[in-house]
Amino acid sequence: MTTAKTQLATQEFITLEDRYNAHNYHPLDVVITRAQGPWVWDVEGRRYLDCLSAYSAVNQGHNHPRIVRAMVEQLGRVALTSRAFRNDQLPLLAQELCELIGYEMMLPMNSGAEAVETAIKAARKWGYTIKGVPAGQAEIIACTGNFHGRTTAIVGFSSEEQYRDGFGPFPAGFKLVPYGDAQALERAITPQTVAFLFEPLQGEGGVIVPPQGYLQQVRALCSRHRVLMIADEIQTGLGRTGTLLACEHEGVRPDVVTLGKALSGGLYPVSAMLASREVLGVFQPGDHGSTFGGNPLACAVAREALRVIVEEQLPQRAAELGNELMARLRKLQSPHVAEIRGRGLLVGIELKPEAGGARRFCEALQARGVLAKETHGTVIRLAPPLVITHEEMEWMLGQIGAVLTA
Ligand code: IF1
Repeated sequence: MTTAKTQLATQEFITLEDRYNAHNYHPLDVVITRAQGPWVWDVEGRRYLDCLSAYSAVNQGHNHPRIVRAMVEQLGRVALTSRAFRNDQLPLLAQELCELIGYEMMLPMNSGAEAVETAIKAARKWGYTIKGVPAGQAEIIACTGNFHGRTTAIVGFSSEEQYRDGFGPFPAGFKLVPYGDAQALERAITPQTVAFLFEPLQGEGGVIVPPQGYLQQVRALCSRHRVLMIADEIQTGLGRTGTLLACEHEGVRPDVVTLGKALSGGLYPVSAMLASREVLGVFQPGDHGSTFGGNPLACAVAREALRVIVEEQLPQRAAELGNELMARLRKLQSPHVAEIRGRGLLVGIELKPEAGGARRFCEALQARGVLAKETHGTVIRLAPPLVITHEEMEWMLGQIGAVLTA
């Protein structure tokens, strides 16, 4: 056991992690020891601009002082009661979240995947008890290129072979349609369809923005066929794409919304599904639950994380900074770039096949103090915290420009 606070060097940490921790990721070799706002520092004292934001969990910036303070104050009171009893934070989060996002009810969970699993269970039970689908026949439609989490039920309807390979058998009742194709969705709907689960933009799919009007067509189809429109806003929500929810870009209100990640500002696993009383009313006591779901510490953190998003106008910042960022990236005369796409501060730089893959560009960016992550091999995802300043973005553009025009 390393007892004293030993200050190992980067490679020593990597060696330990590679020996004792499963290799379910291929991380950049940067060992982070401290973070504040959009910046992180490694064990050698080097500073980096975090352009991944922990996959959009730190929209508010790392360790936002207001959220840290709310967390510390709650730690001085109570952290976990379980839902066998009540606590004085969940009712307040429930009210504030439902009023902010515009739904009648919520159900609190911890990870994004748990919120999606909860939405799947709610949709099925709504189908059987309210829509009248015959028992055991509920169908849920999702999209190719989806990412909704890593549980066996969710990867069961992934179109990414690696996410499924070796983890079957999978639950039945799911089918896939091409993303962005409303006609394909209409053809796939049957009387047993209870829900359509989608991302307003596909993050892991490579920052895919659907055709303008797609969300409105989906809304009309789901209303006409009494199919629950479930928007997974775990990555796109809470300001990331320049609006509070990404569905607002088309003025569409889904029947169900899942949230996570930035719901806690990255300080604690907090997720939730939001829906009408008709949908969430299907849950009876004992139907569903979680040891940590809705715990007072999570709720106190989430309440402050939401206040920061609203009071610091993070959606508006993401819209302004994101438009500027994409305009500047498009002006770069880079021989490697095929396309720049995204919304707000969820941006993908699609590289040409001959560029040799995004990983080496991410490593070159790391050497220049910018941390970004490749997705789907050829896309560099840029998703800095929504609190970055114009000056910080200017500096970031300088590093990206140098790497992309090399
Ligand atoms: C990984 C990226 C992937 C999500 C959406 C639910 C979840 C996620 C739209 C599940 C989680 C994370 C998970 C992480 C990589 C990252 C990710 F898109 F954000 F980059 F994989 F697609 N819905 N996304 O994006 O939330 O259970 O993780 O809290 O698993 O490698 P979770």
